[in-house]
Amino acid sequence: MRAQDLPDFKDLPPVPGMPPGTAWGIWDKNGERDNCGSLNLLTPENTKEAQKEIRTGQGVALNWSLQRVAEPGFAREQPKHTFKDLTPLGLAAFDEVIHINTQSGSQWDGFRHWAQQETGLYYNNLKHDEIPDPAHVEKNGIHNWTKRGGIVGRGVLIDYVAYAERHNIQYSAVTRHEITIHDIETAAKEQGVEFKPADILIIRSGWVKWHDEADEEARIKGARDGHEHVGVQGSKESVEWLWNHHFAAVAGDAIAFEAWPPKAPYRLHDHLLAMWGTPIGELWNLEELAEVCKRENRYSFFLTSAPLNIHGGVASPPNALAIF
Ligand code: UVW
Repeated sequence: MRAQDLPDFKDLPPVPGMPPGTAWGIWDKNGERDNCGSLNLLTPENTKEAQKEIRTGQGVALNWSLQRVAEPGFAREQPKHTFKDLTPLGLAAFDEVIHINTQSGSQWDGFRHWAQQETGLYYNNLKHDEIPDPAHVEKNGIHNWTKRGGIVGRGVLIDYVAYAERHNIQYSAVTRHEITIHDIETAAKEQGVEFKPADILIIRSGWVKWHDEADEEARIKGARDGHEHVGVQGSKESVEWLWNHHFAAVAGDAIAFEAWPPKAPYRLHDHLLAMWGTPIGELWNLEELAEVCKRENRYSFFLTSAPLNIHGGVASPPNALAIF
C-alpha cells in the first residue's frame, strides 16, 4: 500500500483482541503474511526521489563504535572481540570472533524484539513462544529486511539538543525528559524541514553526547544502573502524529527512542514495533551528523542501512550512512 492510501490513525480497521490503532494485515499481499511493516513504504520510486538529496557527496557513518556503550544497562552484555591467530595452520593471518548483544550498542530494533505488552503479541500476530521455534523462523526475522533490499530512503534529523539550547530548555539526558510533538514540529520549522511520507525520522536527544562527556562513574550510574532517559513523549498525540506522518522508520541516539520508562497505554515501543511494524533505531551516533547538518544548513539527506543478514534475527547494528 502506498503512503497516500494508508488510513489515518483514527480509521485503522479494528484488529480483534488488539488495542485500537493496530496496523496488522495492511501490508499482507496475495495471502502472504507481511514481515516488513512500514519499510514497505521504501519503494524504488522513493529511492529515486530520495537520491535527489545527494548534492555534496559527503558520507557520515551513524554506527557508534561496537565497544560503546561501555557499560550497557538492562543486564546486557558488553561486546567481546577476540583474535584468532592462524599461525598454527601455517598462515601469517588472523581471524576474529565478535560476540555481541545487538541491544547493547547502535541498533535497529526488529519485530521480534518487543511485543504489545498486555497481549504479549508481536507484529502481525507473532506469538512469544514462536520466536525461538525454527518452524516460525520466517516470521518477522530481520533477514526479511535484507531480502527486500535493505533500508534506503530520505533521512531527516531533528536536532533537539540544538533546539533545547536555542529555547533555554535545561535537562539531563539520563532523566525522563520528554520531547513533545510541539518541540519536534517547532524544531522542524526552525531547521527548514518538511516531513515527507516514507521519511526516516531521526531525533538527536543528547544521550550519546552525554555518554561521550561523562566520566566512568557517571556512565555506570546513568547508563548501566539508571533506567531513565530523554526521548519522545509517549502520548496519544505522539502516537497519532507518528502514524499519520507515515514514517518508514524512526531512530535516535538514546537507549530507546521514547522517554524512558514508558507509560501505558502510550508505550511507543508497543505502537511502533508491535502494532505497526515500524523499526526503531537506538543508540545511533548522531554527533557528526548534527555538525554536518548545521554546517550545510540542511537537515535532510539520503540514507542507507544494511542490517545483518541473520535468519530469524531480533535486531541488528544499523550500518547506516547519511549521504549529503
Ligand atoms: C530499552 O532497553 C530502554 O529499550 P530497548 O529494549 O529497545 O533497547
